[in-house]
Amino acid sequence: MNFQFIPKIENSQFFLDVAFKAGTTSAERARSVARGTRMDKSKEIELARIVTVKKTICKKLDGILKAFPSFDQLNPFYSGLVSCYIDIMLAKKSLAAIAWANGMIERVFLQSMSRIKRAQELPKINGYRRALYGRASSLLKQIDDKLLYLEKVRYAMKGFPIIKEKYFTVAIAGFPNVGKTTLLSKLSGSTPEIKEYAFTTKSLNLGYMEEGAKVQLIDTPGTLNRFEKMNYIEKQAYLAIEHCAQIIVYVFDVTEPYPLSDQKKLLEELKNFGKPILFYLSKTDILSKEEQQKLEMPVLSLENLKKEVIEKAKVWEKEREEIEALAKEKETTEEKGENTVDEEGDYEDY
Ligand SMILES: Nc1nc2c(ncn2[C@@H]2O[C@H](COP(=O)(O)OP(=O)(O)OP(=O)(O)O)[C@@H](O)[C@H]2O)c(=O)[nH]1
Ligand SMILES: [Mg+2]
Repeated sequence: MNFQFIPKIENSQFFLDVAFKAGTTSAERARSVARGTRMDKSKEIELARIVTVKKTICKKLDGILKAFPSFDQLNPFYSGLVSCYIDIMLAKKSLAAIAWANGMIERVFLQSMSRIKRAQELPKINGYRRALYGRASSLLKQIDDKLLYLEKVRYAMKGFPIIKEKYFTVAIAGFPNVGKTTLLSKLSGSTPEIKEYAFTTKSLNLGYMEEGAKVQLIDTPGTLNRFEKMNYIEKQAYLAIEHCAQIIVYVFDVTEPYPLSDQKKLLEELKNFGKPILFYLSKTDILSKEEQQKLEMPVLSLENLKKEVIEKAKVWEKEREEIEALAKEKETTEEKGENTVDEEGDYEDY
């Protein structure tokens, strides 16, 4: 899913300025071609003006309504991510308010149109047009706070990672500062931000490997072993592990920016996701053999980790292809109107 293209949500004054300007252009165009009495001309000009104003505003509001995904239909990963940053109820209410304003503007426009058509006196025509401008402005001003909130929502969603669902996905997990991002860059060749202090990674970093299989690596923010009071940064890591990853690479660091016993406890918690876990020991370049053995667990070297990930990705890709082929076969059978009934009309036994 890709939320990068939701257009910027402007405030009500911006919409009004654009609409009124477009209205003036339409009115001038109508003035140059209008025929008949002064009354006919005036009606023609003002109708052209308000049609454009209404169309411009409603098109903008419609655009906002269409640009946002349905919050109820997001997949669990994005839905979880959205709730880390956004008050979903408020976002839904804001969209509902936009839809309401859109409908109201349509209604007041129709009223004004019919009044202008029926007007008997010249000054009344301008009066009705001004009244419409006033009502449209006040309706839009009423949703200004909603527009402002939706702009915040858009801005947050724009930063969401674009997860490729067709890629075998690996979540790199572990305590803060253990070397997860460094591992991502070693595996994928990408250059994300790496700093000496903990909690450098505030959102999900993505990297890719395409050697023999397509692999998507998600470098998750460092998490502490505190499931009850996770902050929104840590929650993202869990969402990626739970909903996106096929396997987890757990990074240990025996230089202990955090105690090894805590790192092992976190690993035990991650096992609850029921996903295969590969172990990697970081910073071996600055550790003696004895120091490395402090972990008392078998770990994979960078090279073997890479090989293991690619092997697992190949198996997963093959399974995926088989499942897709099965689905296609079923689709073709259904299209041809075939079923599993044999010639005698009985269903075959399986
Ligand atoms: N010598 C050495 N330093 C490393 C290695 N891996 C990471 N570091 C250093 O450890 C620090 C933290 O590395 P990161 O890769 O940012 O760690 P992280 O787990 O992503 O940290 P958070 O994003 O804060 O959770 C940085 O100063 C790195 O340069 C390694 O293999 N060898
Ligand atoms: Mg990091």
